[in-house]
Amino acid sequence: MSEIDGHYDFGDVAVVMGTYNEEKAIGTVLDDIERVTDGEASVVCVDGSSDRTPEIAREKGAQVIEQEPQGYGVAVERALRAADRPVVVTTDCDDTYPMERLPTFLAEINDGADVVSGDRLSRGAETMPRFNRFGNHAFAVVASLLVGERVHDTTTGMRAYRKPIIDSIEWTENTGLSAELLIRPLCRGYDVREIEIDYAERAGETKLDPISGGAEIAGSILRVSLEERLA
Ligand SMILES: Nc1nc2c(ncn2[C@@H]2O[C@H](COP(=O)(O)OP(=O)(O)O)[C@@H](O)[C@H]2O)c(=O)[nH]1
Ligand SMILES: [Mg+2]
Repeated sequence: MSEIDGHYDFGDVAVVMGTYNEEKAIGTVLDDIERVTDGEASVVCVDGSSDRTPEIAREKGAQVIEQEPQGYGVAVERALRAADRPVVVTTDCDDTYPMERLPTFLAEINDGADVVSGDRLSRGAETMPRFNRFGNHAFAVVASLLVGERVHDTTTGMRAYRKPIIDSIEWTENTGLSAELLIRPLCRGYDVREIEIDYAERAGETKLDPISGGAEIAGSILRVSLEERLA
């Protein structure tokens, strides 16, 4: 690990994720992280699986924290808190996010960004179910209006954060945690940047119901934006 003049390398990076019955994807995701970061990044999985996901994760050297499945945000917040490095990257464990872009996320942090958000929608995200794509565009438009700054993808699972920002903010959302992790730092004046990323076909089944999950996310965006504006 080395930090010279705020210059982080992959030894300063933890990649964290919630994992819930992702045995079809986890091997590939962890192998990609290992290859791209030369084995330097640490990995934290908060796992609620009943399949072989946690065994595979441990075999591949990840730290695994077991937890009853309680939703996306409960798992990801736990994983963010457990990260032991100054730069934390979130991802889904479904092989949809491009781990080969980790160097770009880190480069933006080294350039001074506090939060780097992987924007899937600007490149089309053709592999995303149509209903989700429409909903995610709508969430981004609504959030942009509420926050007063144009953002393109509020629900992406792939972002890099400076760890002190994660530690200094109180997080309240579950399914809407991804939106909250973008909106609160934006409203507090942090350097939040979006970079365009590709989004691949999911390996295995989605864990999020588009209707109830979408309603929860919409509620989170409204609540969190209003809280931040009134604070
Ligand atoms: N530990 C844990 N992980 C979860 C839970 N719900 C979702 N996840 C994980 O969170 C990530 C996002 O879920 P995903 O199904 O990909 O949502 P989608 O991208 O909206 O389809 C995946 O890695 C899931 O395995 C949960 O209740 N517990
Ligand atoms: Mg996913």
